[in-house]
Parts: sequence; structure tokens; C-alpha cells
Amino acid sequence: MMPGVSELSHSSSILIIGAGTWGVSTALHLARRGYTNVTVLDEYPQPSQISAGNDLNKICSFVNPPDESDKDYANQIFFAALSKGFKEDPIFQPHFHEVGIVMSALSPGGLQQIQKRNQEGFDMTELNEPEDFQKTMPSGILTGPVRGWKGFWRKNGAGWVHARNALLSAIVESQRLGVNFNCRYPQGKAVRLLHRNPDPTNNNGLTGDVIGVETQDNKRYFASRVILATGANSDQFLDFKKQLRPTAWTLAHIRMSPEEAKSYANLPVLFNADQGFFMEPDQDNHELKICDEHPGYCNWVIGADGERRSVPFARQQIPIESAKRIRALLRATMPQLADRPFSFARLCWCADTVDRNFLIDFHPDHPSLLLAVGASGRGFAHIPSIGGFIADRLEGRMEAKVAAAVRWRPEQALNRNWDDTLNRFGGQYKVMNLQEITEWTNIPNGYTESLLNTKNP
Ligand code: FAD
Ligand code: FSA
Repeated sequence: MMPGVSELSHSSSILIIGAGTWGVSTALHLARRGYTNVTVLDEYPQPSQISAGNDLNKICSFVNPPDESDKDYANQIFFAALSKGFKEDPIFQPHFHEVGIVMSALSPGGLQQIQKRNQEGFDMTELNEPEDFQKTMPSGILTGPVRGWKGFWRKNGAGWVHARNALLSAIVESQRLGVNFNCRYPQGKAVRLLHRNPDPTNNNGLTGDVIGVETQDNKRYFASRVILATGANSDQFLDFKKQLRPTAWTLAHIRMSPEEAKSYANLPVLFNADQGFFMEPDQDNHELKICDEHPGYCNWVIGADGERRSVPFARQQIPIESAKRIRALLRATMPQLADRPFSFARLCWCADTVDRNFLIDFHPDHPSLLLAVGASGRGFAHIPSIGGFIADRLEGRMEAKVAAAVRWRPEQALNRNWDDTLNRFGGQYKVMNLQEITEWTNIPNGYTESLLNTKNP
């Protein structure tokens, strides 16, 4: 134990900043382990409208537990744990829909990427011709040309999760187990970390261990341990030394009739690494969510130090170019829906690490601060289990090989190429800049956050 850091016990005060996917999973696991003094802060009421996990649906594929010798051991451990969670945990199991997944691509890079996924032991069919794809769904659905697509259909151990309902389910259970949620503005908005013995002459006073957080209403919360789980907004609290790149993707909904929603039920997820993806419509509100695929959008702002930083902002509109790509995906697959108006759209922010491995570690200079960030655009499916790994790290018992993969690793980001596509394809095949976007959708009632330090929108 580092000098000055209090002993951790089940009655220690633990403050989680961020009630998104990972914050909520952590709260649940801590409560299940018997921690009795857990508080979660969020600036938005539950489920937060800016949480990347607050969504109709998310893709989720299972993997089998890896061998010790697996090159990708840590990642496979994480995936094996989520697989168990969605199969067995009553809080999450009802929200998983095992409808299978059609994985596909157009470009050689995209094809190589989809093949990398661990598929052993699952029921797989290769898909080469448009008709092969069309047959993965009942007739009258994939009526588009599906031209040039190659891929495979995995019929089991994959599907989608009702993301918002899974989040809500975890929140309700955590509350039942005694977790205190303070999720509203301004009381739940963390504005800065509080440090022990801050030295104002050094590094803006950000020295010493972290002992709590100050909220927008000037209130101070003190805790034995602080867990930072603010997703794409995390690098506003401390210098992550370029380890996090806030990056946004885009999604849109179209509304269907109740009858249509029924006839589009139980479809396999359809993912194309170059064009985008969709799942069956939501059966409550009859909305179909569609995403275009691309390496992501950053919002580049030049700081006083001359460095560029991507600064997230919430917007329930998307660039027109993205809307066009979404319609192009529909034209290729379900042209009968391609011209319907969007009922909702938004930017959805996540934070990419250099290698897209998670970042779950204590901060080297602030030993009571645990970072639970860097979900790297693939962190939702981990909702049943990621909190268990975060709790393991908190308790100092994360498996060494896993801890090594998700450690604080600024050396990896020293010469970071901010424009790295990180094996993503589609769109313009490059990371795009929101500062360059002039045309946005104009969907009625779309919310736009105002941010002082960003020009856009
Ligand atoms: P979030 O869920 O975003 O949570 C961060 C929380 O912090 C929010 O609730 C926010 O309100 C809160 N917060 C922020 N600032 C403050 C503050 N100052 N004070 C207090 N609270 C604050 N993953 C998959 O596994 N499968 C998928 O199919 C998939 N699809 C995706 C599609 C899109 C379009 C996007 C963008 C992401 C997708 N992901 C998917 C990734 C996944 O959604 C994220 O990796 C995951 O939700 C990140 O969880 P998080 O807890 O780190 O962040
Ligand atoms: O199979 C998956 O985990 C899909 S994650 C969905 C997605 O939109 C990505 O396709 C995108 O590249 C980014 O990572 C955000 O999430």
C-alpha cells in the first residue's frame, strides 16, 4: 500500500464519477461484493443522455475462455466474462437477444478485420453472393442489391443487447443494493478533482493524492477511493498524456409502424465494416437504429500549448454526409426504408486508446484515483462484467496479464498519431474533423450542448 492511502474495507467511501456503462457496472459489482458506501455522480438524470451506452441496441458476440497461451489473452478474458454475464446474470440476461450476426465487408482491409474475431465452436456459414446475404433474413427485408459484400453468418452466441434497458436494470439493482446515485445538474456534474496538500506553485495545484471531487454547485465530495468513469469526457479532469482520443460516431433512427416492427423482428444483426450496421427495430417504440461505419469524428481544438485535443460535445443531430452514408447503407440493403425521415439522430462519443485496449489502473501520481476509461468504441458489451475487473483492480487482485494490458501506459502515446484509423474502415477511410462540418441534419427537438471551448457547432 502506498503511504498515506487508507486501507480499503467494505465500509470505505467510494465515489464513482460517471453513471454510464462502466460506472454503473462498477457500482453494481462493488455493491454485490458488499461495499456499503458507494456514491455515483453524473451530470444527467439516468440514463444519461450523453452516455455512449444509452442507446436502443448494441452488438454483442460471445467468445470462449482463452488458453493461457492466447496472444490476445487479456481481451479474450474480458469477452469470456461478458459472455458468462449475458448467459447467466439475471440482471443482464433478459436484455440479450441471441439472433446471430451477419459480419461483412467490401474492402480487403475490412474483410481481414472481420475474420480476426474468435469464431471457434460457433455455427458459421460463409456468405459470398448477394443471394447468400438476402437469405439471412425473411423475404421482403433484404431486398437491396447487397453488391460486392463478402462475409459470414454466425447463427449463435451473438446478437444484440437492449442497451438502455440493460443500463437501467443495472442502475435499479445497484440502488436496491444500497448504491447512492446523485445524477442531475448541477449537483452531479464533477468539475474538478480534489487533491491532498495541493501545491499551487506546482502543476496548477494538481498535486498529491486525489481525495474527492468538486461538483458544479461548489459542493465537495470526499472519498477513500475515486473511480473516474466519465467515458469520452475523462481527459477534462487530468492530463492523460495523449492516451485517450475522444472520438464520435453517428447514429440515426427511423420510425416504423407496429406491424412493420413485428415483421422485422428477430433479424440477425447486420454489420458491414465499410458501410455500417443495423439490428431489428425496437419493439416498444418501433424505431430502427442505423449507424454508418467510419474511423470516427474528432472535434479538434488547438490548446494554448499548441497541441490539438479532441473535445467532445453533445449533439442530437449528425453531419449531412453521415446521414447520406446511412441512407446509402439502407439503399444497399433495405431500399424500401431508405427515404424515411429520421426521427432521432445523435453523435455518440467514446475514447480510443492507442491500441484500443482498455485503461483500468490507478493513476501513478494519485494512488487513490482509479481510472476506468478507454472503452475504445467497444465497451458496451462488457456491461455485465467490466465492473468486476474494475473492482478487482481496486482491491489489488486483477490478474497480472490482464492488468498489464490495461495499465497506465503513456509511453505508448508519446508520438501518438492522432489520425490513426485504428483498423476501422468506411466513410472517408480517415478520421474526420467535426470542425469542418458545416451541414447538419435538422431533426425537430434535437438537443445541442453548448461548450465554451469548442467552436462547433
Ligand atoms: P459512457 O457510457 O459514455 O459514460 C460516461 C458517463 O459519464 C456518462 O453517463 C456521462 O453523463 C458522465 N459524465 C461525463 N462527464 C461528467 C462529469 N463532468 N460529471 C459527471 N458525470 C459525467 N460497444 C459495444 O460493445 N457494442 C456496440 O455495438 C457498440 N456500438 C457503439 C455505437 C456507437 C455509435 C458508439 C459511439 C459506441 C458504441 N459502442 C459499442 C461503444 C460503447 O458504447 C462504449 O464503449 C461504452 O458505452 C463506454 O462506456 P463508458 O462508461 O466508458 O462511457
Ligand atoms: O462489434 C462491435 O463491437 C461493434 S462496435 C460498434 C461501433 O459503432 C464500431 O463499429 C465503431 O467502429 C466504433 O468503435 C463505435 O462502435
